[in-house]
Amino acid sequence: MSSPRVGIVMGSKSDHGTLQPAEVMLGKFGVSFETRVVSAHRTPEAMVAYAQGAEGRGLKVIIAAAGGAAHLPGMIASLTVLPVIGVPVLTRALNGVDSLYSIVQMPAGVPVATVGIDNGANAALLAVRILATSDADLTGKLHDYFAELRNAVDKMNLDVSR
Ligand code: RP5
Repeated sequence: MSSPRVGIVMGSKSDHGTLQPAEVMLGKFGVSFETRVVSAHRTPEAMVAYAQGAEGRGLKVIIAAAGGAAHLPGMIASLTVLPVIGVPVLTRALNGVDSLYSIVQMPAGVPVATVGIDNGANAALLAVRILATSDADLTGKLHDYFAELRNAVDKMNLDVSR
């Protein structure tokens, strides 16, 4: 098993459904990853240790999902120079808008690349694009993926055109 290039973290096990599409997408591209529950509020020391150790362990990108008072992506971005992709989790009380606003409104100097509410797949694709800047094999796979998207739309046109 190769060492993970992408770290997937979430504030609670209840966020895992949001990140399963990210795991599937990374698997499709053959990108190694690890998945952990690391809560900014319930296990802050573990969050600090994870973020501060990530670069040294060879991780290149971190995908962090959280819901509600979603501080995990921003706190991790404040503790590591690795790119952090935040995934706002859909919440019952406020439909994930709370998560989105919490993750996207980072102060200048500490960016988090934020994808749409519950869009784990896009988080993985953005991670793949970041890795592909220094990986020709992944770049080729992204071109193949574009062809897949085009073919899917071509099929939609066959289905709707009359
Ligand atoms: C956040 O609180 C987590 O990211 C999760 O989305 C939310 C609820 O957590 P649980 O009460 O389901 O453990 O920290």
